[in-house]
Amino acid sequence: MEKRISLVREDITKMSCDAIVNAANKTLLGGGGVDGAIHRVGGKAILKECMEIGGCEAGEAVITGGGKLQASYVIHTVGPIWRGGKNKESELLKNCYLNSLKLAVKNGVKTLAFSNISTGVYGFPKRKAAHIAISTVRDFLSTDNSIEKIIFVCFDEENYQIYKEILK
Ligand code: AR6
Repeated sequence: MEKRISLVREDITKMSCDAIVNAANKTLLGGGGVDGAIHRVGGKAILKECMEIGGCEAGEAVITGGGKLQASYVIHTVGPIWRGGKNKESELLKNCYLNSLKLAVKNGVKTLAFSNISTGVYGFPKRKAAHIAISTVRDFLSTDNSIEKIIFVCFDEENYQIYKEILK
């Protein structure tokens, strides 16, 4: 495993790193899954900032403070909804990881935790999503020296096993 990449099976709201990456939707107003958990634990300050930002397109990312979370920031990225694979889903998912990484660097984030974007309600096949996530992060780290640690945070056992296998 690349020295700066690690893997945990955890609730991302418990992570104490500089920033965590949320799998949001275009409205940025919260929802279920990891998004719901982050807003629930992080509190109203995050929602207020999201409302001021006003929304986000698929593949893009925005940043807010971490509210009551241990993390200083939340990077909200909007994953693609899986519609069979011929609607730029892979390209958009790659952009989610890339734009989150760029935003992290811009904000001086050294330690960053990613959730498994699009692999819940949005239905992106988990193995395919994991390959995109890992290769995008690896490529990025090969040209970046500022990020010290990337943690892939899996919540479900299936994603955890897939990541473990690809990262070994
Ligand atoms: N910590 C880490 N990962 C989690 C947690 C948690 N607390 N809870 C769930 N996951 P999803 P999406 C994992 O559905 O597919 C929301 O309603 C989960 O196991 O949260 O991108 C938004 O508002 C899964 O692997 O996000 C959007 O409307 C992963 O998070 C929509 O869902 C992503 O599942 C976005 O769908």
